[in-house]
Amino acid sequence: MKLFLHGYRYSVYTRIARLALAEKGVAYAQVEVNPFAPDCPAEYLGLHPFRRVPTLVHDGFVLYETGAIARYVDRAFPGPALQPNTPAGLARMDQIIGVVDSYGYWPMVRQVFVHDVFRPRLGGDVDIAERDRGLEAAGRVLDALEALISDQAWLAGPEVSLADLHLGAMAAYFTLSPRGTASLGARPRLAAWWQRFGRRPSLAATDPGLPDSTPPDSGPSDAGPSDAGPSDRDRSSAPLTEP
Ligand SMILES: N[C@@H](CCC(=O)N[C@@H](CS)C(=O)NCC(=O)O)C(=O)O
Repeated sequence: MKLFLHGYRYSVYTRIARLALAEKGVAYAQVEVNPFAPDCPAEYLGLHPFRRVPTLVHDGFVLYETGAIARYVDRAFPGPALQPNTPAGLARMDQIIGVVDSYGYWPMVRQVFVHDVFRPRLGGDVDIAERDRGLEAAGRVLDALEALISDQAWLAGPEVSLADLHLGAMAAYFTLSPRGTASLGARPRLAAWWQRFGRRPSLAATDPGLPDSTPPDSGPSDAGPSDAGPSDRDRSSAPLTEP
């Protein structure tokens, strides 16, 4: 069996796919590709016409879109089921994933994490107003999730599901911001969930870390794809890009 996950180290969506593979205990090879890089290989565009990551290739079967990848991984491999087995449980999981992807990713990751953690670390342009707009929008998303999530251990029921993986990958970045931690911590059910999910071995196993910090004058720092030169840890994914 040949299983490859093409993805970008700091990508949230790549991490969701990696979380699904880790929860199932599936071995795979990672292929590092930065979709934002001008020299993104033409072969990769042959796999993913929209130039996003991740893409899974399983014995020649090519699959992009994280939701499809995670469901495929759950169905194709043995290991604990990552989807509830009731219509209502499945619907709730799908609804939470929809909310997180459609309304949560941008404010939690691209506005709060990027402007409160990632760019400050790399010496990139920080927009405080953008961060604060993100905090406000993320608050609305977290309020909605606080009302939606199950009163059992995990977001969609008694077992970990794909909903936990989608929100978990984003919460991992969001809570690197002290403001993000405070926002999530102010929602008691989500805070209790994060206490549990934050201890999952799969989360530690897929942690991309943060890029080494770069002095502000060491490279271009516009809002575009290439904010800084590669560090030792990032040579394979140069130029360094936001998640
Ligand atoms: N709908 C896609 C979204 C994936 C996505 O947006 N990935 C980001 C990285 S987290 C990406 O590839 N961005 C490249 C770009 O925006 O040009 C999925 O579910 O896989």
